[in-house]
Amino acid sequence: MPENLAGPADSWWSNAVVYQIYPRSFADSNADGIGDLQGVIERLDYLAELGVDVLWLSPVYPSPHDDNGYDISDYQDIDPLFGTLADFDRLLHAVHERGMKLVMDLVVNHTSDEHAWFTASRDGGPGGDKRDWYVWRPPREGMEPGTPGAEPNNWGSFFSGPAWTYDEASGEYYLHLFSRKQPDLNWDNPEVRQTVHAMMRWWLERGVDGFRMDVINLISKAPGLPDGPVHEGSGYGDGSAHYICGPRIHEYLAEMHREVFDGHPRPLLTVGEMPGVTVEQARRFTDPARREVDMVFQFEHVGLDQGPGGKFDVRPLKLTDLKASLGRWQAGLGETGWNSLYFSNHDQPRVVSRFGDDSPAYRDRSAKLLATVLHLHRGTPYVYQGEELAMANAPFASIGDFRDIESLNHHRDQLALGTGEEQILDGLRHRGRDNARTPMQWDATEHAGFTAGTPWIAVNPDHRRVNAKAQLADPDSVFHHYRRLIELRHTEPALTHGDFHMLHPDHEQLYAFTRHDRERGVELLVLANFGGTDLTVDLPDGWEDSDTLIANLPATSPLTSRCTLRPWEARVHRRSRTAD
Ligand code: TEU
Ligand code: CA
Repeated sequence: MPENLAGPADSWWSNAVVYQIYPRSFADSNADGIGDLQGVIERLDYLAELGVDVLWLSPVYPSPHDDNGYDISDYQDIDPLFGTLADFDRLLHAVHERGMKLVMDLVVNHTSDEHAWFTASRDGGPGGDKRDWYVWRPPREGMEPGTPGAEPNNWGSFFSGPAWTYDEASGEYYLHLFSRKQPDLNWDNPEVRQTVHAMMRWWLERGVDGFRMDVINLISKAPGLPDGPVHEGSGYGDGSAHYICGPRIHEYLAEMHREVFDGHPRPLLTVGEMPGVTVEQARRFTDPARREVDMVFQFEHVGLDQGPGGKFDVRPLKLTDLKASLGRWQAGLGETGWNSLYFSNHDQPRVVSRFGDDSPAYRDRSAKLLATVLHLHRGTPYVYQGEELAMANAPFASIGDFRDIESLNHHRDQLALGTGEEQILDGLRHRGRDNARTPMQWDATEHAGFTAGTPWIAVNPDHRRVNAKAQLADPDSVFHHYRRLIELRHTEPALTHGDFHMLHPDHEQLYAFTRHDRERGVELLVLANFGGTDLTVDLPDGWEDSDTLIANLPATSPLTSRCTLRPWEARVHRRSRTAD
């Protein structure tokens, strides 16, 4: 990043749109039921037609797949399930040939327990060469090692159960914030950091264009690893205050920037996934002058429909909460920082089912509305595979239909606590990550054109109606609406440069805001009716007869100072505005 940069809005990625590929579920080229790199290569023209600038590839490294590849056993190779390094090079070349860039998933808070670093750390015992590469601690004093409560502290893991696993051979526990097969690396060890930096440089030399950094704000743990307040439901402590944006996080990210990215000749993109990050912290992480990361994924807006019982405790979203949250992030990052804009990824339920209306009457319209609202915010929009088709949550009938370790562990532990099967399934159907992981729906044939074999997780039966082939042929489809929004990112500078002003923040059905690009004298007005009934709104002055930039329904009449929005209608208007 040049020193003289005016602000993040002047970076190359400020008008880029990123598309996330979850390779396991994208396209299978060899009929083993699992998506692969050759499958991605064969679908690149589809992505080029959509018009996205950057592809983010979820992990494709060798892995035992305890967490679908987010448990890596070798950072410098490709899992045979997905192909070879030669396939990867062909993919990268084909992506670049089409004018797109490729960003890798960097999962370095933890490795797999089958990574050679971890087996050496474990088997070398205390005092061994690599012991300090991971977080090993003796049992709690006075407790019988290996029994409940003997863990070094009370932290629970993200995937149920304690964050510690006992190693009988050495009499110590290792820390894992996620599954027991995902031991946390010890970032306080300089050798660990240097080795990770060297690995990142190796990928950049291969030609990749940046990294999406998995839970990167969890890498610095508070010294002493103190207990956290006990959570009633699980009985475990919430240790997040001691590992979310821990004491050395800024130091580690600045060092990584220096060691890996500074002076790199090609334009790169870095995005840090940061659960629990606050607006103030995110502004520091993304301030270009601090040279840490370009942007972050924050989680506030995807936690608003969650009850006190945790992520599977579902409650309806209040639109006023969503507006307050996203509006605060728009204002908070301001001119200094930069937002990542997303509703969907491989960890979240499908947005049309979650925040829209996936019934046949409003599915397409509400999906277009959600896309319009998101893409008109300030920041870099992310599209998750299938979102551009309005893919919806899956009709999981029983626990046997789920594959995700988080869902399976939750189900097991809740059953043991006496929660009823239907209640557990209800939470999983609404929130389970497998909703996002059913195969990409390419066409109406069996298994949706994803595989000629048996898919690793069932295809959503709605693929007969909802698929890429049908939508490519229909100029009015959700796909083409996304294509137009992405094109607008490239052609209308106000999307990148305009400031953000929320209108009617207390309205429970209307999402409305303006984007004013003072430099170019352009202002945009976004109006979105989040509901299945007509909505009459009074507009601010001066928007009568303004141009329509994009909409999800054909206009019936020019805009007037009082206008009626039809169910799930979204429209964007544009006018000149020089003076203030
Ligand atoms: O996710 C981290 C994260 O905090 C969550 O989205 C998490 O999946 C969820 O909240 C659990 O309730 C990242 C990856 O995106 C996810 O797929 C991995 O499972 C996780 O890290 C561990 O690598
Ligand atoms: Ca395959």
